[in-house]
Amino acid sequence: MTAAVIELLPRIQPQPSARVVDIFVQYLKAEGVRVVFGIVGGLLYPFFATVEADDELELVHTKHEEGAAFMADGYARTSGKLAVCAATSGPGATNLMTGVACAFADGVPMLVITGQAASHALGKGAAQETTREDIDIVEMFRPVTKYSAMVTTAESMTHHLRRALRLALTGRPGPVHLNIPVDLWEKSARVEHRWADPSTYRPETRTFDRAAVQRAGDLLLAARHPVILAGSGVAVGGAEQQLKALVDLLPARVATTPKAKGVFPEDDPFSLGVLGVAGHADARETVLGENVDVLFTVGASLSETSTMNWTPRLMPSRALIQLDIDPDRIGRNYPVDVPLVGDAQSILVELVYHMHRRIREGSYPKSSWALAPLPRRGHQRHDDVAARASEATPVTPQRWRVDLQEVLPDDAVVFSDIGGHMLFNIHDICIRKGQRFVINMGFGSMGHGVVAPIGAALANPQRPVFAIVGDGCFTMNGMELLTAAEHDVPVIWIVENNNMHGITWHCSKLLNNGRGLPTAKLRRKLDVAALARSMGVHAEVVDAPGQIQVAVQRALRFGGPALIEVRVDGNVPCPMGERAKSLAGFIDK
Ligand SMILES: Cc1ncc(C[n+]2csc(CCOP(=O)(O)OP(=O)(O)O)c2C)c(N)n1
Ligand SMILES: [Mg+2]
Repeated sequence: MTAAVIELLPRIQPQPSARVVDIFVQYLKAEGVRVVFGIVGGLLYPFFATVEADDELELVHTKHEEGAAFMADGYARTSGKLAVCAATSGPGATNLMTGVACAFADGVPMLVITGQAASHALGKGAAQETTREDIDIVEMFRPVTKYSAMVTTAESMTHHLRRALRLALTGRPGPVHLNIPVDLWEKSARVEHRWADPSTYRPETRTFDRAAVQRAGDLLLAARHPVILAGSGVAVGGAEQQLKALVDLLPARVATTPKAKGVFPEDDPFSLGVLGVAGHADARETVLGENVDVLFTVGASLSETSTMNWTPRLMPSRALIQLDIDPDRIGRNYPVDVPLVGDAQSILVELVYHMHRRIREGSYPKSSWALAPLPRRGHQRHDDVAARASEATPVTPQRWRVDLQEVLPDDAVVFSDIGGHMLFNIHDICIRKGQRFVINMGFGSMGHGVVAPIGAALANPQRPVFAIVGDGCFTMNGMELLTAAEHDVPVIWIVENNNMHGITWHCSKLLNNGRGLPTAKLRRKLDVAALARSMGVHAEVVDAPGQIQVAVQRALRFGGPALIEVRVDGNVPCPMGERAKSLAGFIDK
């Protein structure tokens, strides 16, 4: 950051009488935090009371701490800003864990605050004490955070906090955890700790290897069939426009990973759709085909779900260029010719700049894609054409998604949860320019898609937020609809009700000669709409083709939390070919 910009940043000056908790909150506000998600409990009471009393902060009191972590995740994932979740010691803290692991797996910046017994009582067996001597909460959080520490003195609080914030927001973002004995909050803070300007404790430097970028640019210019595999790092780096500029310059063809669905608009002429689980034939045939000479992966970790179980056919004939902010992702699963370490936006800017310079010097892109037939676009690229046009009642999972497309707003944020509905979401919905698709693919926790949208809607009040989830996911975390109703958060849930864990049912049939696992079917039919109404959420049921459009329009007009239960034909198998094969492979081993 230049000196001139630093001059313009206001230095935050706390009051002389500040307590540790006041300073702490001041740091959060300087980082742009406006909402804290959590459940109040005794051993974190001073923090919650201070947040609640602060006019600039909103305390969203969830129904389960996992919901607090999921909401914080949804908030950060869709805004790029730090999100905060907090829970008391013991069970409050352990309840956060799955949500924090989701954020860690997908690189989402989050500050996790947990309570602790008073410092003078540590080791004596206080109620809900979770120290090194007993149930060690700091150690439990270590593998799912970038930093996990107990603050042991009031003096060291800001040191730990600055370190945590620096790590959460630098490099590959991620969650950080501070565990704080309850007596520290009320102590008075020493003057030298009272500075809270983010520019003074964490770098915004964006570095990359210029020579490597130039090599990558030259290889892309010389490629006859350049293909880009775009991962979720494109969205994290805010590099969607730069990606489009590169594609148009070459031109290149672009597939996305399932998690990054839509980071390159799926209705763009150069889009191949999704490569990997529930993906599209154009992406498979092109990316894994013989022709590709240069493959450029951007913010894609090349995991099982995006590589058809790490098929060797992914390797291009000439060069693999891999861009990732995390050096540990580079060359993990495929040998890389040009590694590019850094954030997607700054590297793509430099790459396009370099290529323009080469073009000015007389070079020109050798891509021959413009002469080849275009990939099938948007609605034509699907494998399941008959089910998409089906007039049957109950409606097929594909048909209601076709109907939904007609009314899905241009700026919609669409969350998916984990299950068969996720596979249909990936395969059968076309995410257009301006829309956004979000899924916790890294950890794959059910319930995230039900709850994280509440955080996303709080972070993006101007955008319509949809959650397309299964009945199984809904039963796991659906009580958070109460939280949405209390805060009037206008998420629109579309719950696909097949009265089963559909993915388990259909997958077990494939693995077991056509016999499904009986447990996967619910013993009692679930009335999702009635449950939603009982929580103060507007709800409707649809079960036939052509019905969902009106229901969605009504929910959009209504403007508060709303739910549409779609009762579907559960006999339609989800597009799970690759996943089933990989499960079968793992079981054989
Ligand atoms: C917390 C958690 N538990 C278990 C699983 C394994 N799992 C993945 S999908 C699924 C069932 C999902 O059911 P539902 O939401 O009804 O979706 P459907 O497959 O019917 O569309 C299960 C049990 C998981 N991913 N996360
Ligand atoms: Mg289901």
